[in-house]
Amino acid sequence: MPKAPFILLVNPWITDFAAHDLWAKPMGLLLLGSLLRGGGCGVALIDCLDRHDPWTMASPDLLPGRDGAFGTGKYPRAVIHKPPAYAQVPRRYHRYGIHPESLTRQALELPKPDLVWVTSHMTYWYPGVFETIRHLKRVFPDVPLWLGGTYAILCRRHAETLSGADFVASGSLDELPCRIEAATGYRPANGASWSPLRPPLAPALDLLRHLPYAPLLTGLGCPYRCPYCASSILQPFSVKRSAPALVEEILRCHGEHGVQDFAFYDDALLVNADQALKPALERIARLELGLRFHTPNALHIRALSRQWCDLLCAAGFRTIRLGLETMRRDRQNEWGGKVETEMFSRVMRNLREAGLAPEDTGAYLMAGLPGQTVEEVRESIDLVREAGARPFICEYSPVPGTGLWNEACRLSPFELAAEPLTHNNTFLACRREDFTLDDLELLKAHALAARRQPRQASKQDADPACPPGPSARSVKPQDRDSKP
Ligand code: B12
Repeated sequence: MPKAPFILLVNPWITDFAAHDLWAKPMGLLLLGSLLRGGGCGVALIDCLDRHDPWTMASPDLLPGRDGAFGTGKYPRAVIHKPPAYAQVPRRYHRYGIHPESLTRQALELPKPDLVWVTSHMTYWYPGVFETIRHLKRVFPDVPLWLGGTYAILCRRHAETLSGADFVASGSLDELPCRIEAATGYRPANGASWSPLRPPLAPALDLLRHLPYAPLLTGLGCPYRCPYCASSILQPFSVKRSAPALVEEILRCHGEHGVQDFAFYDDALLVNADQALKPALERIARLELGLRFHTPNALHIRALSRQWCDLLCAAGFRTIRLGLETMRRDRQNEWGGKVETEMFSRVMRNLREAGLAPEDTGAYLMAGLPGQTVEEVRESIDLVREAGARPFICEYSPVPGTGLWNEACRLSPFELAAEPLTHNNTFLACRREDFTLDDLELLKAHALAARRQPRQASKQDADPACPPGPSARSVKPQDRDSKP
């Protein structure tokens, strides 16, 4: 039997105008870490986005990071040259994450790996991925390096041509055990567990050096086919984990690592949630551990009955983001008919009656999609505020393979297919005369002003049924859009 390989997992740097650690951990790598270990492989992880890396914190040539509320925070960063595609963008461009020297040191402290696996997230963050790959290739020139994750799947050809990776993994999970065997001679013992149809294992969170919060995934996939979203391309099958597995993971994170803040990554957290999430949260609520849950990814409004709102409150949900998209009925239908304005008003009432403070409730509103007008986004911001929630602008990022992609390519003045940097949500790929970058900035400012506008005090606000948790309610990651 050949020796089990040692595989180094690497979460790459981010390159962007702005980036904030809004509960962002490399879930894909952490799940792979679990599978590899289960199959007998040795595994280590280097997180280029570690905000508490001691070597980086001691480096004067980086702008320092900062801790925010509920485990979130700012990454350390360095100003770098803007790629030519962004020449006209009047903002500084940064590399976010650890010092390059720290990456070298961490890599050299480990045994030489048999394979290096780099993940990727947003398609427009590829320069950070390429820099990570170049760096790792300098440290381990003769070790095969594989690239996977969101960018690798959505822009496979771009990655194969330009990334410098030896292999771009864009296929199904169950192909990987065979590929590992072909590359190393060793076949992971748990081949069947790599099926995309099996619920994911618990992520190997112990591979991270610091755990100010934990990411949670109750399942993968989404039954909806929203024309702007790539979920069904990235995870074609829907699978859910079991209630005992979820409770065990939450209690282990809390017990072993002292984690109090948990962020859900599911595309469809409340869809078919009666089997697992519901009993898991009921158990957590009974234990009264003072845990806090956050949903930076939007919740489906349709599913939020009064009972669900009561349960979210009892379990300790503190950041609630609702996927409203728009207040315009015709557009709601066009984007999949998941939500109606009346549903939103009802849900706001349910949340308030359950005792969840309106300042904890944000509503995501899409902006900059093909065909959308400035007026409809502005109206939606006002209506959200009137309903008592906090409006957040979610700028459209065109994603290859999605329903709106061809139209976005047709309308955009840029080469969206050739240059993934144009997918950047702050770049406004589908800008036009009647929806300019300035219009977007004004809408974001309008949403920010609406969030800061003092609310009218009401009986529920003065006497919340849901008592405040141990941390202050005043400093909030909710105050920022994902990209301020
Ligand atoms: C959770 C999530 C977030 C989280 C953070 C996640 C993170 N870690 O950074 C939050 C809520 C903060 C977020 C924010 C945003 N997000 Co988001 N997010 C997601 C979501 C729903 C899930 C990602 C995830 O963790 N999946 C689960 C893991 C297990 O999957 P995975 O990483 O792909 O890994 C698997 C495989 O790829 C493989 N794999 C991974 N790496 C490797 C490496 C190797 C070598 C191999 C072999 C295999 C492999 O193994 C895993 C096995 O299951 C995706 C949609 C989706 N369904 O993927 C959108 C998605 C990635 N987000 C998207 C967008 C647009 C955004 C925002 C810009 C939204 C906005 N307008 O504000 C912001 C920007 C974030 C920022 N910081 O600037 C887009 C990406 C668009 C793009 N152009 O790339 C997506 C695809 C949604 C969509 N619209 O279709 N997001």
